[in-house]
Amino acid sequence: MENMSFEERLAWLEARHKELVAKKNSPVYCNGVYERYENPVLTGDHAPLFWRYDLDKATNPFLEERFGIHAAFNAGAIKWNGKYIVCARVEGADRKSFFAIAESPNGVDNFRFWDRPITMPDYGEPATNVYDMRLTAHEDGWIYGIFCVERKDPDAPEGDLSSAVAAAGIARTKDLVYWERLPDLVSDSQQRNVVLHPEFVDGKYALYTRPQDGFIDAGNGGGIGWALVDSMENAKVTSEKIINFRRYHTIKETKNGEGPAPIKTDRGWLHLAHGVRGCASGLRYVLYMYMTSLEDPSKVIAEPAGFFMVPEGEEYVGDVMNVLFSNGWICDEDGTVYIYYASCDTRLHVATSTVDRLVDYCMNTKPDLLTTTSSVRRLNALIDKNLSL
Ligand code: M1P
Repeated sequence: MENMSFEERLAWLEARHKELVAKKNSPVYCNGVYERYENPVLTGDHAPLFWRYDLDKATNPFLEERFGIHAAFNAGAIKWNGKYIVCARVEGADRKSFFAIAESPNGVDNFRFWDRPITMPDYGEPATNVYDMRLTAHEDGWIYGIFCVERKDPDAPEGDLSSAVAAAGIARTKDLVYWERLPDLVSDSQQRNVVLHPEFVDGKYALYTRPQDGFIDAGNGGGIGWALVDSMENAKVTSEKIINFRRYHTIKETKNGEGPAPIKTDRGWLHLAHGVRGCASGLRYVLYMYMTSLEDPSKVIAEPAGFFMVPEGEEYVGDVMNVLFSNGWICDEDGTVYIYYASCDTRLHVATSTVDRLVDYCMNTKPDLLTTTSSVRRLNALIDKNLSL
């Protein structure tokens, strides 16, 4: 390989990239609730060669990679002009992440990045990093993207190079190409995992929030919050209530956060979220679901015990081990739901389900009763029922 000419190496790279992007994806496992798929749908290697290489032989005779694209994960998602669109967090070798759109004709494979990443305008002091965009097609006619904006903590003592401040950046678009940046969300606490509800509530914009004491720790932030704001052009959290709580000895003991914007169903709003707990190997991020009422989307009406999805097999391994995270899903007209989830801050996968199956899962899987005795009692009741059939 090292003896290849520039032209031979370019042809080899192109063939490899084409094969990766065109790879078919098939379901490999179904637990009744969802299907998992064989291959990730997006990785750093999906990035076009013309992002990564200077393709001019005169300036790059060895055809060396000049702009390393390391990973593609945590993607917002939307169906747009008949295409399945994900807005991925793409991370370069320089650790900076940015947003880039990839589209697929069928939602499960053949995701191709658009030619250019999103050029997101800055607001105020330029962010050091941006990530995890949630896309919401709001009934006001705009598509909003809310994402984490990270800046170095200006109050960090000298020598502290890691303290940072997280805020919610807000932008809107009509075409996913040109983005109008709006002021960052004003809030008394740091915020990450902020998501816009797709409908007005009491004539206001409704936000799922995640107040946190520090950049990493939720601290006194009790869980997923809910705040109504008058305008997205100057969004300010004036009052915030926690609607989905962290709890001792659950999958969301340490922190939790809303995933994508919820899906409206006849039975209520379907929510996907992540829960985090500490363990000897660090933080463990899993996905869970809950539902809220149609009349009051801030009122939880169902929440199955435990996790909905956890890392499996190779999904355990990556830059940040033991992490599943989702900030995008697409609900098709026929009720099929494409759940885009990332593993270990490294790559993006898809799982498929239906609205009916997800509602059934939420409504008919019992909630966490918070003690081992009640879990065993419940298990015995199920065994009794099955053995008497
Ligand atoms: O590394 C795991 C995740 O950590 C953060 O999520 P949270 O704010 O809930 O802790 C985010 O940085 C997310 O991007 C990342 O996947």
